[in-house]
Amino acid sequence: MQTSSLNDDHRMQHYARDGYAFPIRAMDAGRALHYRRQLEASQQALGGKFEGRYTLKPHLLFPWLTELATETTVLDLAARVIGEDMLLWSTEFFIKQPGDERFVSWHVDDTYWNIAPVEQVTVWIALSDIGPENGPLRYIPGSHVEERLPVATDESEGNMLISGQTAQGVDESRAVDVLLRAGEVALHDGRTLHASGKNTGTDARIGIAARFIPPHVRCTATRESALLVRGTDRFKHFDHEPRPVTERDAAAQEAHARAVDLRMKAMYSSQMEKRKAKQAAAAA
Ligand SMILES: O=C(O)CCC(=O)C(=O)O
Repeated sequence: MQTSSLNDDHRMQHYARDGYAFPIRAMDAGRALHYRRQLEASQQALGGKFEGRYTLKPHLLFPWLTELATETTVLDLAARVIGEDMLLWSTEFFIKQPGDERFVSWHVDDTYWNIAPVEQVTVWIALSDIGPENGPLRYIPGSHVEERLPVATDESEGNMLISGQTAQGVDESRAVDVLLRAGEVALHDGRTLHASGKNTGTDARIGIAARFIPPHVRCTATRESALLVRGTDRFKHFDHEPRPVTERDAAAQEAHARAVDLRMKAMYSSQMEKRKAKQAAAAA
């Protein structure tokens, strides 16, 4: 598939029709490598991998990641979908080393997001070349406007999703592999079905999801925080987060811990309540 430019209008029409758009070049291979080296150094400093809370909102800890997620080309792309006033709501690492057996089950992001209206865009940034053997993202075209599939919970260890949410009855024959070169991105809507398999290739598969929302969006579960990255916030539905100054310094750790607590509460409090009610009913 041809890499398209930012101002390619037919690409945005495809986004509206399919619920995703790719491949779009956001930076050249040299710049992507520069970020990959910084990511690897940060990973090394943490013993070789990002685990647990480090996979959620890590841009609040690593200045290089805030810089990557707010590259002008990345923000210009997000602005095409949600407009010029913009909050960086989350970043997440999706890294699979060669031979990594982990996978991401079929899901839509919006299941546990608790935002209204559901106006949001994910810019999924590839920092390595991602071929069919590397466990690429896979999308189901048009699924963002289709009826929601029922969701079950897959608690197997290999599932990279914290929630383990798994959409039932996905017609995988419709799936499209998201093959990307380092420095290219894919955009997707929070209602688009997606998944990914294991990395059977010889290089790491490095993807970073940067999620943007316009300031008029509200979190319906609890008050949350986000980083204002372009324009103005006239609504103040989210507390504003600080950019990290040096990697994992005390202020960054504190801001990150607070932001992750709020995010986890917003996403999973209703799930936890349901689980508790079920346990109480079973015990009665
Ligand atoms: O990179 C992956 O395999 C999954 C990414 C994902 O679920 C997301 O960006 O929402």
